[in-house]
Amino acid sequence: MAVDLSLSWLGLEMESPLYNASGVMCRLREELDAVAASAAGALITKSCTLEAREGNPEPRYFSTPMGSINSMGLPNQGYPYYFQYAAEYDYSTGKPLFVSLSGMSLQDNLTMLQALDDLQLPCLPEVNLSCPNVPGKPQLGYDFAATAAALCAISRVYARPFGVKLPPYFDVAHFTQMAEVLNACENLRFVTCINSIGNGLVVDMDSESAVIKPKGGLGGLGGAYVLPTALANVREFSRLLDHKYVIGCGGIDSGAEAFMHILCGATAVQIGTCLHEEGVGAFSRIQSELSDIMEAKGYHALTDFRGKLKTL
Ligand code: RRO
Repeated sequence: MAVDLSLSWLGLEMESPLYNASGVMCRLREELDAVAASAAGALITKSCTLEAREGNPEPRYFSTPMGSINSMGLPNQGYPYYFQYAAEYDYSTGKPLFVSLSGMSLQDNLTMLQALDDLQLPCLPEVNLSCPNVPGKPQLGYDFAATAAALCAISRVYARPFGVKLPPYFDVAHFTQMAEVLNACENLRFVTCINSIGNGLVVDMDSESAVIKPKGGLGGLGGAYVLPTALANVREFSRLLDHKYVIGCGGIDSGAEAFMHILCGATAVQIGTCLHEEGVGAFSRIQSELSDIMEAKGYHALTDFRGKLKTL
């Protein structure tokens, strides 16, 4: 029997659980179109702000054999550009479109969500609570009270289903506290775990220098560096959240890591660093590796193993 990678969630049908992580191949219309034309099962835009932004000075992205460090600083075209894309997007392709929002303030997020609500489009917002790279702006997701207030305010202006992109958490007490905050918000229907591990530092031995320019070299880590942290966050939020979906992101560069994320409870998975390095061919490669793994294990559908991680 052939392996079936399709999934159905929030009324969306996807042929494959793989799509791009916000930030990669999604700043410009042409990049989004390339993801849509690939084997990806969905697509998401770059996090947007009210006004277009150039972002931080370059170099602001660097890859190593173990992953990546970035301090892009939210370069984007401004929300009307992405909303226009969402308005013109052909939803009949069967690939859901997610729009990532990362206002510079709660009021900016509310303004954008109100505008999105007015458009009544079939896309879904993922509100980014975890950008680590805007100098002087802490990640909202590390402030539980501010996150609770933000979710409450969002629900008042946007009564439709939405999701949030969370930073990684590293303490069991923090998983529990954040899950409580998230569970209190009814129309929050999915959480994406994880954004990059904020404020890492990669050092070049030869030049004895940081490798990126902004913030003295500090930036968000992605790729293999973050896989175990991402899996722990997916697993814990899958266990702790009531009737919400968890989308896995972090360290997926083959079918094996996609399988692990789903085994830990991810409904779908996003590809960041690997997509940046390899381009959209990564989707078909990872998809066929995931199919091979499932076939070898005798699994026919994602539901055969989703969330079924064994513990000792
Ligand atoms: O643009 C960025 O610097 C950036 C963002 Br908004 C984010 O959410 N995560 C990240 O690693 N980089």
